[in-house]
Amino acid sequence: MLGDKLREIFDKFSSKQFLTKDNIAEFNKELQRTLIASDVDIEVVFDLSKQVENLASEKVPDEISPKEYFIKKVYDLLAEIFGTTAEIPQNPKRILLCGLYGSGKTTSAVKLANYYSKKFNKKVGIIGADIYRPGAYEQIVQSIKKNNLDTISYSETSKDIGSIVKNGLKELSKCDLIILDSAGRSSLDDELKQELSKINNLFKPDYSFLVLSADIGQIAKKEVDGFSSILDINGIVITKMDGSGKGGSALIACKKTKAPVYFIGTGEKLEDITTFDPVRYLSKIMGYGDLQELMEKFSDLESGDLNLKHFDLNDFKKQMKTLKKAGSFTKLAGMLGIGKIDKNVMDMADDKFKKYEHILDSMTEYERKNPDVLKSSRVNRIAKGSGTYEKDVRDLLKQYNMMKDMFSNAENLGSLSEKDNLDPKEMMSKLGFDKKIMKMQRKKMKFKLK
Ligand SMILES: Nc1nc2c(ncn2[C@@H]2O[C@H](COP(=O)(O)OP(=O)(O)OP(=O)(O)O)[C@@H](O)[C@H]2O)c(=O)[nH]1
Ligand SMILES: [Mg+2]
Repeated sequence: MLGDKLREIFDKFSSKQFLTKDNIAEFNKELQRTLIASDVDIEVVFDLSKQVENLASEKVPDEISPKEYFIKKVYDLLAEIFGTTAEIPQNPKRILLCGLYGSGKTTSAVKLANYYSKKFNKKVGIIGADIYRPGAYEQIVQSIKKNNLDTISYSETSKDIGSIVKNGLKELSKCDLIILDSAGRSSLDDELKQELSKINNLFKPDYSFLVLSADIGQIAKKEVDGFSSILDINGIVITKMDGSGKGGSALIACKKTKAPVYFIGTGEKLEDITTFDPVRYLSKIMGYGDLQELMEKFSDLESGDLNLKHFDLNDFKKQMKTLKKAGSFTKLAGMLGIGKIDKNVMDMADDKFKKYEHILDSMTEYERKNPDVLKSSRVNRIAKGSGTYEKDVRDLLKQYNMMKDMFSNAENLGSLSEKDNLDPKEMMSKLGFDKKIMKMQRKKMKFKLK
């Protein structure tokens, strides 16, 4: 598999004592070979090689060794060729799913219904518009029933696709989101083209997702282009990422189209669907342990990129680290109007930071990215794993929420590095704190430091 091979060459490279031109050239050659053997488009491979070659002449920041710098940069380049993280549409009204035979349309229709219902609290309806395969609609009905979903569905035994779409829209008009599952074909022939055009005209989807099976590899690009000649394909779902060695090349091929890969299917079950994030994907297939630490080192260096709109526990962790430096902490205390802090308080705060670090390290990446899932059983596990009490974990979550609230008012704020130079009062007013809230905040902070 691509991930294993990549890890092998990264490991081999890591074991080298120094970063030399020869080492880089050897690494680059092996990287090329691995990617080509995994069905990655040759042009993409050569392009990447050029960029890797150029890394040799980049200036390395003092805080990091040249070898670490090189590995991290190659990793970034790799993640980039896999695609970019696209923001998932949160309020789609009508999603049309299309694709060839067996690509996973029907399975994905139900998975997506469940995803939108759970994640965004949407009432979802599915129109079964496969008029050819007997049992196609029954597959939807059974899956909804088996999984106890509150999704509703509509289809007809009539073979009139126009009537199914029109009546489906009427019957499901109370739904926030309607997903249409279309019929597959072995190829994009004229019949399918006509049928999809007709559906498109009547259904008027705001999103048309092409469902691709990972095993088509780099042909993915051709398929997206083909379907795009009939429909405005503005999203891609790649299924069967669990079973194919060609998933990587399918992803890379999609990068060359204008449609983002929103979701990947990783199994047959309802919950086997995830949003696509290239870095997470790469970490997962490579399972590259040391990389985590390396990434953290970099995130410290690059903490200016803090995402204030989606402030998660990873950002909180970064903030903790920044605050740990006494200078910044005093500054924050000043900003919150606490004034001078004596040494005891600082020591206590330090202990707390250490505790928090252990707690954050005991969470999974998924939990740090989605703090909302941290309910009691997870809190219990994390407390045990970090050698702390549940109360400590809850305290941390409270602190996190407080900071998140603070940052949610920070739309006009610049990057974190700029923030360091801000006058506390100016910062508070930029954060949108009026006097009353500042007073409350001060109280909370005092309380927390006790
Ligand atoms: N392992 C795995 N299997 C999947 C995934 N998605 C779908 N499948 C399986 O692939 C097969 C085909 O899936 P369907 O959802 O019926 O595909 P379809 O595109 O609706 O097929 P047609 O309607 O016949 O064109 C089924 O056996 C699914 O269980 C996935 O992400 N991983
Ligand atoms: Mg189907």
